[in-house]
Amino acid sequence: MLRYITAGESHGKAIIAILEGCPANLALTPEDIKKELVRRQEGHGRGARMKIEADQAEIISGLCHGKTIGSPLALLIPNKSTELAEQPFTQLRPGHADLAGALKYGQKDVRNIVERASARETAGRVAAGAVCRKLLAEFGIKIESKTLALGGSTKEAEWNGLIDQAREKGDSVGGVFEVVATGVPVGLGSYAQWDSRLDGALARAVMSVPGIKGVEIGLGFEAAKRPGSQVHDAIFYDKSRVASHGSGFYRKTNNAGGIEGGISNGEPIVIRAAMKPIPTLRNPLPSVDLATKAAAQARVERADISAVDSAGVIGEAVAAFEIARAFLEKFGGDSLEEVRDNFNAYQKRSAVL
Ligand code: EPS
Repeated sequence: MLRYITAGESHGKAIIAILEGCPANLALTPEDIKKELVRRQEGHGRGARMKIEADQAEIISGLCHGKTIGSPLALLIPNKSTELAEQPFTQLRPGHADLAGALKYGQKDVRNIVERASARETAGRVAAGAVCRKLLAEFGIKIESKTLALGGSTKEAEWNGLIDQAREKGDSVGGVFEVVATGVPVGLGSYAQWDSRLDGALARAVMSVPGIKGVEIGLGFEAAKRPGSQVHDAIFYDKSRVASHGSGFYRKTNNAGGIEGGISNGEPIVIRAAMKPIPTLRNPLPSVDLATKAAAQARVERADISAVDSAGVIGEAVAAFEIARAFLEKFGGDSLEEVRDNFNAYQKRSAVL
């Protein structure tokens, strides 16, 4: 079973990801991970921290002579900025984990909450996702993302201006991004049990990215407004496609977003997510001081104005993990060769259907 966890605080020594269940003999370099970490740091509206960090992961286990060996991969991303770790605060920031976290964990210093709640943790997810992406690429599966809307505008030409305006006002902006996975074979996930459904797994994973408040697959909320005849993707068959596509079945539309009955149907998997504006505001909202219970302005800290592009990259990573997990559940083997044999046998069998 493919699984991962992360550890580490935003201003602690490092962010760490441990990925277990990756088959042996997958070629992997620190560069494969670094290029995704670099993408996570980019985008207009990112804060000063991104100029301090130049994220890269050291692969400290699970790799020998540039290939995975089937044991857990430990990926360590050192933090350069550690100075905030020792700065206690009690002025709760609405929209962040500050209040709920302090009450839940019985903490008097909100610093003890924000250090782990920080979106910096997603560097670990992107590192683990980069390995999954490398595995999926071996089977022709690619995952990309793009920002669709920012600060309420779908016009890309306006986005940087909206971020700059928010910065001047001490405010922040959210947006919408889309993740698309192509080349996903038919048959990942299952309707047989609630927690086997691929759409459920993907929605949960994308919703778990900090700041995400909405997730949809395919037409999503729009499907609820249309009659069935304008939602469901008509099915066609053309025998001549078998050689080139591995199957004669095809669709002309993809309103389902690549998943029907909780199973990938061979069309691109399309996921969209809505990200709320960053909660730390330079022009802060009214709040309460956790220590005194007196009215106070929310804490102002170094923060991003917008991180929608980055959230898209993180969305790709968590989707890569879920698709890789479902892929290995179906075609699983301890080495890449074994997975390939299983995959090829299935492709051959489904091509004759
Ligand atoms: C982040 C690192 C953080 C923030 C941001 C994400 O660094 P610092 O707190 O030192 O400026 O830039 O954190 C948040 C958006 C958040 O909600 O905590 C990163 O590496 O992505």
